[in-house]
Amino acid sequence: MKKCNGCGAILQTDNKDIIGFTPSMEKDLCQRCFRIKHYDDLVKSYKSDFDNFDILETVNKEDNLVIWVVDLFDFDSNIINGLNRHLLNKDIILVGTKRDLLPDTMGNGKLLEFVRARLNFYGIQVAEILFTGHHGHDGKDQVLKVIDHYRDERDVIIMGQANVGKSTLINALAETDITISRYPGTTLDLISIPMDGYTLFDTPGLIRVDNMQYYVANDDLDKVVPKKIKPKVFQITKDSSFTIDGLVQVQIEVYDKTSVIFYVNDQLDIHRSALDNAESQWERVVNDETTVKSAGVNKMTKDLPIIRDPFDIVINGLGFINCKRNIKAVRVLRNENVEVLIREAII
Ligand SMILES: Nc1nc2c(ncn2[C@@H]2O[C@H](COP(=O)(O)OP(=O)(O)OP(=O)(O)O)[C@@H](O)[C@H]2O)c(=O)[nH]1
Ligand SMILES: [Mg+2]
Repeated sequence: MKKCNGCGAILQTDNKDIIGFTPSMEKDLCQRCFRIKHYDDLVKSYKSDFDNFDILETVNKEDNLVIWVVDLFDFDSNIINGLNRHLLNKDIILVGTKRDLLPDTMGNGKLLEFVRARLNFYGIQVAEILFTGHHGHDGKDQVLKVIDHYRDERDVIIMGQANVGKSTLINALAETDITISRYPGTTLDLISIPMDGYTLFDTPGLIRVDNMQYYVANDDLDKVVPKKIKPKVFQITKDSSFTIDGLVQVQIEVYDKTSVIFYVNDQLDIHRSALDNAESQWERVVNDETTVKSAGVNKMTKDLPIIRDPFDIVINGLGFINCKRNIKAVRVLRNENVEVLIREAII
């Protein structure tokens, strides 16, 4: 049984439409990995045989040190409620990736405070919190050091939601060439990497259906998955509505003037109108063929519970909106399954 070096799928020459297909068993990469590497061509819906439950079960079979990887930009959608329980109380090291997507002006001390508060909120205990950026090149030495400290004869397994940067991190730690891509669902099976005295495992990312990326067509993902972000600031003087492409509409009622800052993919258009015109604005944007839309049914949230400012309106898989004073009410129209929440501001 030979596995693809890029995604971990078992190589096979029988069926082009099933994972692991290669025209020749001499090759070390499946056709899909070859195409991602050379043509940046990926079909997201390429289904792994592994599901979330299988991954957790596999991990729980052995006593491993778990590195739980989160994308700092999409923090809340990368955390699982009851994580310690799911992992049978294993030691967990939390690595926050893509530090470079957050502003440099935000210090690591402040970020650490934010992460600790969120973990506390979710009731999750971890042994260490580390940050990496620039594809793992920043922070990888610290990760290796912490692995050595906590490993204690055990193997090390890298886990987390799809697309958080697990394989990228491993490529930095172990100088491997595992396939990475901009889209979720790249790694398809366990990949074992021999390290000095232990094995490091890459895993297929867990897939969440409350994440916007799950409902966006392959061709549109590039515009949706957060990458280099330029914050967009809007001054608000009256109740307003913001429609982000044809994906979501954020309705904001205010007591007095304020400003909000959108942190979403730069390629998405943000249309604004007075709240009174929210409906016609939405109709116009979703009827425009060129806008990005999500599959499924759109539904408005109830008024979200406002907390002490500054706070973020988080839309899983899409980004967040930083809000300051004077906000009276917030509602979000989005695919009914996509999680929207309010949290203490990250920035
Ligand atoms: N800006 C930035 N992007 C990163 C960083 N690390 C990873 N990425 C990007 O995140 C995307 C996903 O990376 P992968 O390593 O394929 O993610 P994964 O967690 O292995 O994904 P699955 O295999 O689908 O579970 C790629 O486009 C990476 O280039 C980082 O430190 N900074
Ligand atoms: Mg991967």
